[in-house]
Parts: sequence; C-alpha cells; structure tokens
Amino acid sequence: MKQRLLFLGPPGAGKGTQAQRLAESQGLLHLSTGDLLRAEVAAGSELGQEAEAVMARGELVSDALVLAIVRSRLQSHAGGWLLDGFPRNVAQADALAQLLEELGQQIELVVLMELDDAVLVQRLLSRGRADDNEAVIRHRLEVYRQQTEPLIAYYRERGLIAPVEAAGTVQEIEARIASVLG
Ligand code: B4P
Repeated sequence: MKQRLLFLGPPGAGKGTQAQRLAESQGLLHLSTGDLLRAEVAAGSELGQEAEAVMARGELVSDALVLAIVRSRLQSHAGGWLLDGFPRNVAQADALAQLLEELGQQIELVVLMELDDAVLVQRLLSRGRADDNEAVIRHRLEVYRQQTEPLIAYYRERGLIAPVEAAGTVQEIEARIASVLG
C-alpha cells in the first residue's frame, strides 16, 4: 500500500476523519495542519495567537508558519506519512516539493475527496467548531476554490490525483480510499 499520501478536498469533506483512521490502521504519521494550529491556539503560544484570528475568519494562516510546522515534523520522521489539509495553495505545494527533494522522498498519491457544497455546509454546521458558522464556512469554501482547488490541476499534471466520492458513511468512504491505495 502507498505510504506517502496527501488528502485534498474542501472543508468538511472528511479529510481529518478519514486521515486519522487510515493513519492508525497503517501506522502512518498523520500530520493535520489544522489540528496542529488548533493545538497552538489552545496552548496560547505566540504562533497560536497569530493563527487564531486568521482561522476564525476562515482564511489561510501564513505559509511561513505552516511550513515551519510541517518541516520540523517531516524532518524528524523516517516512515510513511499522510498530510491532511496541507498544502493548501501552490506556494505551499512548491515548498513541500522542495522539502521532499531535500529529504529524498516523494508523494505517492493525492487522495482528492469530492463532495457537494450543500452537504459540506451541513456537516460543518453540525460539527459546530469555533470556525463553523455559516458565514465563515461560505468564506472557507471561497478560499478553497480560489487558493486550494488549483492544486487539483497541479497534482493531476504530475499523475498523482485519485478522486474519491466523499458522500456516504464513514465506512463506505474508507473502503473507497482503500481501493485507490492499492
Ligand atoms: P482543517 O482543520 O484542515 O479543517 P477542515 O478542512 O474544515 O475539515 P476536514 O475536511 O478535515 O473535515 P472533517 O474530517 O473534520 O482547517 C481549519 C482551518 O485551519 C483552515 O480554515 C485554516 O484557517 C487553517 N489551516 C489548516 N491548514 C492550513 C494550511 N496548510 N495553510 C494555511 N491555513 C491552514 O469533517 C467535517 C465534519 O464532517 C466532522 O464533524 C465529521 O465528523 C463529519 N463527517 C466526516 N465524515 C462524514 C461522513 N461520511 N458522513 C457524515 N459526517 C461526516
């Protein structure tokens, strides 16, 4: 099974849900930039204070902050990994490519989780996290379309995209992901 993976898709598609399950079952490092940023916010660190307001508005935290987090984790890890919610724009994707080249590693597959906006909004509203109110969710979707969606073409050109229908139960989606991982 492939061991170096990205999970890509709109907010609420279930990246975090599926990434956690797969990482646990396959013994991969699960690196969720959203979770790591929320942990910094909860700890009240300097980085967290900087990220908090940006996340509450549904915008992207600065590339430099996010890259520093990812670099330190990947540098100190030799085995397989699953990046969830990163990269989120082309600058982050280019920086990741450079980091992986330094580490002599390669992305093996990008799992693209696809889901209708109406379902995304419903899922996020029922989750009810601090950044899950309707206006902020709409803004996060816009940010996704403008900044993150271009990564689909970016990774398609590199022959790495595996689309997965992200509607259905957690178990159904898990089975679809397992089938694209081979
Ligand atoms: P993230 O933490 O990445 O969160 P997300 O995209 O909103 O959610 P995800 O797709 O992981 O959905 P989940 O499994 O939780 O980002 C939050 C913020 O952090 C961003 O807006 C940004 O500010 C910042 N950030 C993160 N990474 C960054 C980066 N690289 N650069 C800059 N800024 C960054 O699922 C959603 C809900 O659906 C859950 O309640 C779940 O239980 C439910 N669900 C999942 N699967 C389901 C299913 N099959 N059926 C029904 N419900 C389901």
